[in-house]
Amino acid sequence: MLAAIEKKIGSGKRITEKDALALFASDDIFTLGELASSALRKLNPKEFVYYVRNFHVNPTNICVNRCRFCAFSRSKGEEGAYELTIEEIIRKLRGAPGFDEVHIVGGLHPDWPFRHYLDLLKAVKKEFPQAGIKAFTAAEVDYMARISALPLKEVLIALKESGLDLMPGGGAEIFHPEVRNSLCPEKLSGDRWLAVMRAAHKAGIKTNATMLYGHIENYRHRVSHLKKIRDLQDETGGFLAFIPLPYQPMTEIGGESPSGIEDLKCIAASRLFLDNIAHIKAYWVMLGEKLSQVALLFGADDLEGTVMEEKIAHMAGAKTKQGLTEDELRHIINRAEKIPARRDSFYRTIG
Ligand code: V47
Repeated sequence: MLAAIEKKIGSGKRITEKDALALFASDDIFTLGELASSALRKLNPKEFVYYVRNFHVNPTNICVNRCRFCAFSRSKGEEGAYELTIEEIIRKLRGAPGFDEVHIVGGLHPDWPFRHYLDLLKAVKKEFPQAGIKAFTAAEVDYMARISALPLKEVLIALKESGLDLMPGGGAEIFHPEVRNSLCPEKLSGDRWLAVMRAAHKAGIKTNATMLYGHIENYRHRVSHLKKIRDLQDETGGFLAFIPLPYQPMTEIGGESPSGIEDLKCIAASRLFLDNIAHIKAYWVMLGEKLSQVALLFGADDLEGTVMEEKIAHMAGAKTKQGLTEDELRHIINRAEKIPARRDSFYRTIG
């Protein structure tokens, strides 16, 4: 079966959903790695591995939703609930080592007005004009539209005018209702996630996309998720990177993380199916440093960043460090015999 897919890819044809299912079902991970690496070489002939010096900030873990895979969120007043003021966030960033990007995502706070998010962006941009701001998942932007009673387009334009440069890909989980209704019934639907991203792309805001895998979904659900992302990318071209997020299991759902083999398959299948998205990120925080190196032989060309203060994965059991220095990240890439390339939020190389 892989031979037929190999032939198809070799002749420059796009693979189908049926082919993607066969990739996930295959145990021949060596061929998967070779196919994905050669697909990557066509997109990234210099074979750079990108990273960004960034800082992850989560303004609050108070959230009106209770997604069953999320160990980060709390209800208001619950033990462990927190909310940072804008001044506290600025102080935190002032104390951080040099960064080229700030990544901001948090819970859907029951009391914060839309203006609060705009004020946060303005304050960060004013203090750190050199840094790109990658902020707010589609779930948060949808929530802002609901609390402000404004159309999505207006919300997005206001965010952009306040300093938003691009949006992260979180909140996508698995779009298929068979999974989503059980995993996160209160969260925005898969179609709404896609509608928010379409509106962002049309408003000139680039975004990423993710898929949270390895919990209760099957390969069919993964492929249907990837197809919706590929279709939207054909329409808008607005996705910069795709990030498969391996499930971290210290949550209400429990279970185990996907195996390293599943992780590599997911990276390779994503690289091969999403022929229209330039970058696949191996998110070292969730994959681990060593498997992230191997993922660079399976089609990934970006390790995300220094991150510095990761909470979402760690509260769900991730055993990695909460952040890496730039030297450590470069070392990981060098040891995988690849060329590290420091980038900005838009994949322009720096230095
Ligand atoms: O939205 C939550 C996921 C996301 C768990 O776009 C979990 O550049 C695994 O989206 N196991 C946040 N995943 C992380 C994220 C991200 C990270 C780095 C870079 C970018 C980018 C995006 O993590 C959430 C959710 O989809 N998540 N809980 C869990 N237990």
